[in-house]
Amino acid sequence: MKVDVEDLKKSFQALYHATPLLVKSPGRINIIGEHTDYNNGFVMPAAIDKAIYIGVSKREDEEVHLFAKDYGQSHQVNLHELKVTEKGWPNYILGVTDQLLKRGYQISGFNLYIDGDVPLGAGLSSSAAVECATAYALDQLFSLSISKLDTALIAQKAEHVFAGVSCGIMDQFASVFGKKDHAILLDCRSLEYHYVPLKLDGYKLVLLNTNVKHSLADSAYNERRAQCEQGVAWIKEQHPQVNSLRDADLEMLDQCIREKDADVYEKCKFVVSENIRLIQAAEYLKDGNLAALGKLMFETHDGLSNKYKVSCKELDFLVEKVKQTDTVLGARMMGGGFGGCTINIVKNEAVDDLITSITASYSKEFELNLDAYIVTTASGTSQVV
Ligand code: GAF
Repeated sequence: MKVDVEDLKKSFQALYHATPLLVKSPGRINIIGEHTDYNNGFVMPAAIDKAIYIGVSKREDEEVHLFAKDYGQSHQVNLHELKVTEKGWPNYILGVTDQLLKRGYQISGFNLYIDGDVPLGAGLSSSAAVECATAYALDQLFSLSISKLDTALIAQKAEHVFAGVSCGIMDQFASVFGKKDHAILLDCRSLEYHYVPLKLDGYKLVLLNTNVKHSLADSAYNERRAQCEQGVAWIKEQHPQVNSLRDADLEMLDQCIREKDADVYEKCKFVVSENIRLIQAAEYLKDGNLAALGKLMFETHDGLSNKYKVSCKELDFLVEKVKQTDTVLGARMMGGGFGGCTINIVKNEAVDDLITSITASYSKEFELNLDAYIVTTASGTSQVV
């Protein structure tokens, strides 16, 4: 449900007896380039019109008081005794606060209220949006003058330390740097980027939410990252100039990994191929060739499912179903995997019928509800006035 800003302000006032400084930070989609960010490769995300809203006010003491509307829960802790909590949701906020302190930023106690319409656990980076919104809200509240890039880096580090996921930079970067009607072509090695117009004439972006998040998601993510690093270590024995899979080519994989470990080889091959696909996809998007872009998206899904092995039966089912139509140009699972959403490029006139029919077949197959979101792109983290 859309966030009612006036309602949020009233709830904040009632809870903390203060007027909030209010910011929002969007969730993201990713057109193509999956599991490439932590391999120093390329990604092509975009911020979407679903965001996390955070209200903050200063306190007279050194306490941090949090409230999450979605959970109907509060959490309180001393600013100098921050630690990971089993409640889950406060960790993203506490992790950012911890990073600010570690980097020497001058902050004191604060109240924080969180609301939002980014579906949780759907692979749309609600956690990155919380982190970026927190970093920006505290930056504004305490006049810290943090750059946009540092906001994203602080948010990423918070995820590593307080959520225990060794994520790349894509999600936080997209949330901070998003631009309406554009995707971001980001080089995760240099952090140079440019905006690519997302011209979808006659088509819409439709996300299909499996409503599952399999429990191995976080551990498998860290495992994949470790396998990629192992692959790089083997390549480096013969090619010392290679520091990440971004620097490797398919020949090097054949030469240095294939014989050693078939599984690591397949994973690395996916990453190297995905970078090649992304460069090609950016060209297609520039030329308005959505059909060719869509084909690459299907290829990416195939690789994520069969080589990188981060899909699941629910995601595969959705991609297979839309492949059989002639109204969906491309589709694939998105984000870390093991659940969450697929992203689909769907012909305008076909959107309603597609959602109706696939919702019915999905619930028949899995006895689960499917949620569908027609999304548009949006700008990045900002203050709400
Ligand atoms: C998750 C991570 F947070 C990103 O950094 C990225 O690796 C993505 O999975 C896979 O492309 O969203």
